[in-house]
Amino acid sequence: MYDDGTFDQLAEIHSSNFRFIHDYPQFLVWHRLFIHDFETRMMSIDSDLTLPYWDAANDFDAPHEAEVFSSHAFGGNGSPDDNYCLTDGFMAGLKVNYPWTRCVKRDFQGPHPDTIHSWHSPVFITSLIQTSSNYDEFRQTLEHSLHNAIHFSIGGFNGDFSRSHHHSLFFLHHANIDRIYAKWQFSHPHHLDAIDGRQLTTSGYETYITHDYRLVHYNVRAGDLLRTLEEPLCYSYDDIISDKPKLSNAVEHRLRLLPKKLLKKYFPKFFAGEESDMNHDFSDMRSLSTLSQPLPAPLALPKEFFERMGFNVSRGLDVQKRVLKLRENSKIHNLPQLRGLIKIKVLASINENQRITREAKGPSLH
Ligand SMILES: [Cu+2]
Repeated sequence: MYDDGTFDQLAEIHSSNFRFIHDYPQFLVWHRLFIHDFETRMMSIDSDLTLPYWDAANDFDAPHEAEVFSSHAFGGNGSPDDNYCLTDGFMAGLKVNYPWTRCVKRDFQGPHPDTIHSWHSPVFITSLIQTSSNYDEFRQTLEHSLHNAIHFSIGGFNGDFSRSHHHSLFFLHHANIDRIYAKWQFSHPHHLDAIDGRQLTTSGYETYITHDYRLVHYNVRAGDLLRTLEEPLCYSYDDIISDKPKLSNAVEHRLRLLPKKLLKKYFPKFFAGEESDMNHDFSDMRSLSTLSQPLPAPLALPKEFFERMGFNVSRGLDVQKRVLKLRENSKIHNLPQLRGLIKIKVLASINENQRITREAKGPSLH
């Protein structure tokens, strides 16, 4: 797909519509369709392929150690001595041609060379899902927290992950953002068809988004992209709707023991005693082992990032403040240790995490 120009085509679609599809409500539905477009192209080569997701929050405490950055996968940091081009992994030496011919670059942002600052944890994502009651509030927080933090801390100012359509990892990252969005949608009956907020149009004015709003470039109704199980999408995720049994979850068990006041504020569904019918994002023992220490502060994106991306700076910085407050207040690390748990090895995530394509694909979009 690199050789036949598919990645360049997709990069052009993403880049030329950039200001309409980020920092505005169509962000979630547009990228949902964009990665579906990618998946459809992939399936036209081999119909057994589906797009995997990268459960990035699970790697929150030391992202540079994530399996995806190993040399048998997407490779690690770019080399500062060689223009930040990738030197290992299957993308090393790869050339892309849009908007000009060059290598693919990364510039990790972390406290030491070749490290990445911690980003948002699975506990944060779970709280975000439980506390967001309207679409655009949820979209803003997800976009300007985990989503942007990943782009920025991998791409940096010298790499190109910030506008990262050339990276196949982009699609795994966005499949994960889409999965978190789908989890939010399934977490409350009112969320499934919800879409709201003020959207910038190509005519330059803002309009209130509705189901009838047509997405830039694709010209598909926003309302037709809300239900992933229906045409034209027809997919789900292995931890949302699948035959997989819900795992008994030690992290969930511990969170439910939080003081009532904190539960009510940050995990209202646990406070209400609701049983969860899908697996939480912290369905991995790694989250549990991190609970006994203070959660590391997630990367606060610098003002310069929002300026360079052309985003609304004060809105972006507001989200940063809300996110940091959540961490300070949740005091999750003060919980007593539970006995009897053994730490298990972290499972490699790429082969584990799969989107499930439910049935034959709907009519092609092209
Ligand atoms: Cu994007």
